[in-house]
Amino acid sequence: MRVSEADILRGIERDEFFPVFQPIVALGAGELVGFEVLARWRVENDQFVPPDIFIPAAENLGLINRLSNIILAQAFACTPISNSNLALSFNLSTTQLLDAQLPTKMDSIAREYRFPLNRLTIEITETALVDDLDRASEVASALKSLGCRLALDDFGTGYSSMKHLHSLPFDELKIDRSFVQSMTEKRESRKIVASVISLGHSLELSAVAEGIEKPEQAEMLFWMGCNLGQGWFYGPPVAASEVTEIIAEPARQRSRAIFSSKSANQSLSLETVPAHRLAQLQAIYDGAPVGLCFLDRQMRYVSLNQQLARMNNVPAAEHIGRTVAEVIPEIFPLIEPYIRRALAGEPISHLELTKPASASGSPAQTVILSYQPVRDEMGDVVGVSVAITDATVRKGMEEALRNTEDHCRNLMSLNPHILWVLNARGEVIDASPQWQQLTGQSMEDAMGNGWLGCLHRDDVDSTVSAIQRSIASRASIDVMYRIRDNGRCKWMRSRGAPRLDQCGEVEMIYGIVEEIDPRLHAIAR
Ligand code: G
Ligand code: G
Ligand code: MN
Repeated sequence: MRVSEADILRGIERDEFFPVFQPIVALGAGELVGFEVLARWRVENDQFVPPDIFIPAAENLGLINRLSNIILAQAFACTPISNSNLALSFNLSTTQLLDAQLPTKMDSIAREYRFPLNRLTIEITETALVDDLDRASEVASALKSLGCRLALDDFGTGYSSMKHLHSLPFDELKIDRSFVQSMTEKRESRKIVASVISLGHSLELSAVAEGIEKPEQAEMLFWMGCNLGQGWFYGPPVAASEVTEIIAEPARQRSRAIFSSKSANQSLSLETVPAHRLAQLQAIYDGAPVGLCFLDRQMRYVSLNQQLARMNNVPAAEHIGRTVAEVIPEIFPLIEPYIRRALAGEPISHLELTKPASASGSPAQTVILSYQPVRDEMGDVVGVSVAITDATVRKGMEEALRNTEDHCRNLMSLNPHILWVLNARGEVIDASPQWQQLTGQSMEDAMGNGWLGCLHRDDVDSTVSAIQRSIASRASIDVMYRIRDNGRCKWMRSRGAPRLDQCGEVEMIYGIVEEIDPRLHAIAR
């Protein structure tokens, strides 16, 4: 398709150009943070000319500024956005970035529509950003001094990304959709995305992932530390008339499927976590009351924590790069067979071993060992993760834990309140044993919906609907019902509060039920 100057001028005259708005969303909570403005051209019979055709044509014909200003003015005029505090992202062609008049022009359009420029992000595609960086950077600085933010679009697809990052005052990186779309299948894309996110963090730029089409992509990006995203999964670009509806949508609905039940099993891959999370993991690693290390296939220490260094009575730095045989020669023969088995793929846990007293003076010691094979994405064993617990410490911990449990159990059985836990479907998954004493129903029978069998027939529906209401609205429960006790009725009051997961969905409801005086019940009603 060829587009002539006359075509575009006619299109402008007939108001055929207009903006659409694609939501940009916080990946975790699903909260809407803004929209990217994308140009559209509708010609006769509801036919569209794709932007990949008319944008380059307008650039070549010297009409891009006019077109861009028309789109920008209409975007600013979208009142549901300008009246909110949502941000707008607007694409500029590189040729525009070479136009010294551009900042003044944009400023005057913004003033006309009273759109604050600190809510505008200018996206520049890096593929187009090749020549005359000096001039581009003057215009970019002028835009920044008007309050605009600057984003590097389609990051990773150009051939001098780093140079551009360095030369222009960017605030944001937009991760190209080609990486996002292959990251759940291709290790290379995953690595690239992880590095871009890390780069963003270390340069204090925000990272926005483009082209998110599936919940798995959103979830993986979230765990990698990417905060913002856009794509069909969160919504396609919509016309100005539909923006109000998108703004009204609850955040929950947008985040819908991303924390699937699967994510509970999602483990962090150390290779793909950004630097700050790695530092946090290192702190956990060092603080763990367990000796931890990772051995490579040659049984050399790749990493270890302070606790293990203490146990071995050798400074941590003197472990790295050396073999187990070199660092602890007197113990090595005892553990070598297990390390070899783990390297062959067999997980070994709870191995109890008594270390002989060493010549250097450390006393004999009983330890519990675990050797877990560590595999790469292809399933090959690349090393062994070792955990070592001092058995004397562990025995003490076990005892303390047992005492705490006993204590809790005592508390629960002395408490006149019956504690209960419901799952997200409103089924009982735990309750204290007084329920059995009160109702005669076994605890086993009470689980799920079994407990409803002890309720007065007339109170079942109201109780069930109180639970469903609480799940739907995340509000607390306060409901009264009667239970049968040897033909006599007892009034019970049950109160509870939901606990929410990261997405704001009900995970559990915790509560108590107690017998109440029916006269109080009358007052409460
Ligand atoms: O939906 P999509 O097909 O809108 O966009 C195709 C390409 O056109 C993208 O690379 C996008 O950045 C670009 N584009 C969309 N709208 C504009 C615009 O208003 N100005 C410029 N310069 N590029 C745009
Ligand atoms: O180059 P730029 O990033 O500005 O381009 C945005 C383009 O991406 C537009 O053409 C827009 O229609 C398109 N787009 C938006 N969301 C998705 C998506 O989830 N998948 C794909 N394939 N394209 C998308
Ligand atoms: Mn863009």
